[in-house]
Amino acid sequence: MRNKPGVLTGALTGGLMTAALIALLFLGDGAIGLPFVPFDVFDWMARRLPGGLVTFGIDTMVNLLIALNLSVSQAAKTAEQIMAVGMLVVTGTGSGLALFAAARGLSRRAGGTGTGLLAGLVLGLLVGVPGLLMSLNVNQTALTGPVVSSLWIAVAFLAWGALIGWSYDRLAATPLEEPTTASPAGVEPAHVTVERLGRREFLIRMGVSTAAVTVVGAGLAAVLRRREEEVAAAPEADSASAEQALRRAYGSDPTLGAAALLRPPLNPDATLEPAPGTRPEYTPLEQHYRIDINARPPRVDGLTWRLSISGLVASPLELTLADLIARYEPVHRFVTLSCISNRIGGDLISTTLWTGARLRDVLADARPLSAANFVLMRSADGFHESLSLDLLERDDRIMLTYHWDGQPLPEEHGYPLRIYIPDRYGMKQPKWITSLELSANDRAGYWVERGWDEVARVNATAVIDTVAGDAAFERGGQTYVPIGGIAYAGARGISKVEVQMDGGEWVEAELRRPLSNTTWVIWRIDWPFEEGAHIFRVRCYEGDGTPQVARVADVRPSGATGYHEFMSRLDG
Ligand SMILES: Nc1nc2c(c(=O)[nH]1)N[C@H]1C(S)=C(S)[C@@H](COP(=O)(O)O)O[C@H]1N2
Ligand SMILES: [Mo]
Repeated sequence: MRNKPGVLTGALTGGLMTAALIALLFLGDGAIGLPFVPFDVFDWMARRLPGGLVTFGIDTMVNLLIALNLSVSQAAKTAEQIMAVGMLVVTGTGSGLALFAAARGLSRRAGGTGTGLLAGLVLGLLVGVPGLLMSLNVNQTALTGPVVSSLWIAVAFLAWGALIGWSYDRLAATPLEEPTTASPAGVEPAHVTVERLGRREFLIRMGVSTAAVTVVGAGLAAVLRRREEEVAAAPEADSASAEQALRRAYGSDPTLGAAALLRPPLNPDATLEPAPGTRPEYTPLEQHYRIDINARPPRVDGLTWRLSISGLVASPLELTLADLIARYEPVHRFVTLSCISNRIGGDLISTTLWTGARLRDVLADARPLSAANFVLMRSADGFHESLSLDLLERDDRIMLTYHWDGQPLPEEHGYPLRIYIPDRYGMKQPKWITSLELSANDRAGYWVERGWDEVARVNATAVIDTVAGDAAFERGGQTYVPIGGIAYAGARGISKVEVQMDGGEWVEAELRRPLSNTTWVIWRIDWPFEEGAHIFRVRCYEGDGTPQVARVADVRPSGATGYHEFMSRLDG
């Protein structure tokens, strides 16, 4: 007579309840900084799954973004966040399906016996407990303590499971048809008829309620979050007050040097005009690429933050941000940073002005013991890397960086402190640094443990940004098309760039004087116009004449190599 609710209804129920759950978690996060479990689970997986698998996942995502014609550097984090939420939706939908299947099997007697509710509580535990543990393990963004956070997650997931289970019971106890159409006995009292909605009616009401919770919760959270961003502008506020305090105390202003360097024109001695369409020589701060293992940057309070320097040192140190800014001579340097995952011609490479204290100066105050060989660097997000004291000995440009673009580091770029190591890919240069430990022995870095190159020295690369057919011009009866782009070889400089069309001769391009010897170099060549579709290629030579590696290599494990190609159709 009464069919038990089917598994597809279970999937629907699970999906709807999960949407509402996500909205509530989002609201808790936006309102009082409770943990947002989907991001934590994603971050946990990014850390714990095998490196090869994670790389495969990132590769697939990047391929998809490129296929969709989206900027990888701008869209990757959003894509990750969507995946994180999507994972919970899929889990929730599957959970609903599984619960209905299980409850159908379990309930001997037909009707609302509470089997569903019980199964729902079990489901809440099965999904909630791992979520809770992962969140406790990796969360760096919650403002609430572990007890409150745990209670919140436990209650949210138990309620979620219970509601799915309760829905099963309700559906199981409900006639398939609307009660008004056929009540076999015809004697059911009116109030029961009202309570016992038809299945369809129940599902509609559930859909409407969950949709309402989802929309209102998510909307409210979004509003709260925007307001928080506007009011706080947190890192700047923290750091600005730290700097004010310190300026009062020491009368120094480390941003002054940066302000002078950033006064336009930025690169006054450069004479070569970039070809129209070449990327900006200096990356606008908000367009600097961002890569890290966090769905959201870890929250670090700049006023209570300390850099701890310990291990094999005679004088362990605990430095405040103000100490770092005031006690050590500030150094300013234009730097191009590239991710080892940047593909040939990719956009995971950017340039800005870095300001900080020489690591050598800071370490000197801790007085490293002679047994020390390495600096083990640890970060607020669990990321870690190491730096050999040999390298530090050879390169005094290695810098504990607290400013970018003359301002405190943006949250997502490592506030309050990151390191600069010339000639290395980003993976060797931790953001959100919390401690430096001097050690006799090395420890493999976060990405090194996951199969990436131990040294991660930047490969020389050259990129064509533009073949500017629109900007073609005439000189001496010949039409020329400006072609331009960048070349970069870490801290080794660029001595020559060459361009080739359709496999012909390599022709030398002109180089623009770079912002510094640790940034990319903008090049340009005015190419004699030839109508038709062409393939242009570019290659560069390092400062000492070493040619760029021509062999095509994928990004993993040591960074991409090979020449960049650019297809262009030129019309008369
Ligand atoms: N703490 C921490 N530091 C980190 C990372 C990270 O995930 N966590 N990612 C590294 C990688 S792989 C790169 S490419 C650079 C990127 O720096 P950016 O996001 O400021 O451009 O940060 C590096 N430092
Ligand atoms: Mo990276």
